[in-house]
Amino acid sequence: MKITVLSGGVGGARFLRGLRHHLREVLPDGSGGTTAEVTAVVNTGDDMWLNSLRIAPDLDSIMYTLAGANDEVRGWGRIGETERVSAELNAYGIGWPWFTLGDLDLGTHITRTHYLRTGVPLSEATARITARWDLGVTLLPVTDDEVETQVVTDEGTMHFQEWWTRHRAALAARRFEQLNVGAATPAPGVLEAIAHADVILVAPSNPVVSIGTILGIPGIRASLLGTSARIVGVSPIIAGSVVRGMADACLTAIGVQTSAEAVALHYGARDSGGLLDAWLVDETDADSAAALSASGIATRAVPLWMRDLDSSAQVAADALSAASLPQGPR
Ligand code: FO1
Repeated sequence: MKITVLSGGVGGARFLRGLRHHLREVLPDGSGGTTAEVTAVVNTGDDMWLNSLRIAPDLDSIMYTLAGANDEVRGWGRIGETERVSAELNAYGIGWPWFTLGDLDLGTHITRTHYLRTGVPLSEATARITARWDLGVTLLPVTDDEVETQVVTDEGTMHFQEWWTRHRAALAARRFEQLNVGAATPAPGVLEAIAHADVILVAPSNPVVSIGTILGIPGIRASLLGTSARIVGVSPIIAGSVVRGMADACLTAIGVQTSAEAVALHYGARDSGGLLDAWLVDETDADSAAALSASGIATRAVPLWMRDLDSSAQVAADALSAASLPQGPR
């Protein structure tokens, strides 16, 4: 069984960990793994050059989480991290004092930068870096091209990471732009992962700057419309609030209400040219299921809080079973 997951960072990482756990239980390979093949197509719009190092937050959040090396409390970076080098960088006055590069994390950035500087594309660099850990999931950047997210605000245009970590998304975003997106192409393996999937899952990631960036890469939307796989999304909004992060600030910027229903309608029903065949909302949003199903997005209300591995695995199980929901009215 081939499963392809469109994913951003923290929410997507937890979802992928739950999916892997569920598949190891229902499709065991006899040695603790799963016979299912899971490929994550990962957002790279958060990526940036800092101190001449290439930072790839969403790829790293997923890698560290699946490796069991992530800082569960902080939500990003490595567990047991130290910041001695970061203090030195600050003392020398380089970099961003509001964006901490931990000592262990720097190991990843230096390795990635080494590969990139020697002509290795991001997708191959990611394959080499993730090979160190037994992730059980293939991570693919959505593109090898640099498509950094810029945020246009009344105080000026800045990299997404400055808006997100320095300003905590408090500056009203007028719009988001992806640098060079028109010239970008899907990374090797991405279109195949979409075309050959049995099921495609849209993780509960930021619908604008994570899933939106993935969808904005030329060729991706067409391949999603054309695949025979059913496409099931998981709402990142529960009872009108973001689960974590600041997706509400992003949704407001594009004129979308912060609700499970509004996000589904924003993604659109695949049979009317949108993304989704099916959608999971939390039980507190069950009242939106009928209208969404009538619009062609077969919707099911289930518990969506991913508090631990078992609840994350149950969300993944519900997403997979939603793939076999009867198609909404054509
Ligand atoms: N987030 C913060 O709020 N503060 C930081 O100092 C910070 C550093 C950082 C370093 C590497 C990395 O991969 C992620 C980091 N993040 C930090 C999180 C990052 O902003 C998020 O993971 C996503 O890019 C936003 O979804």
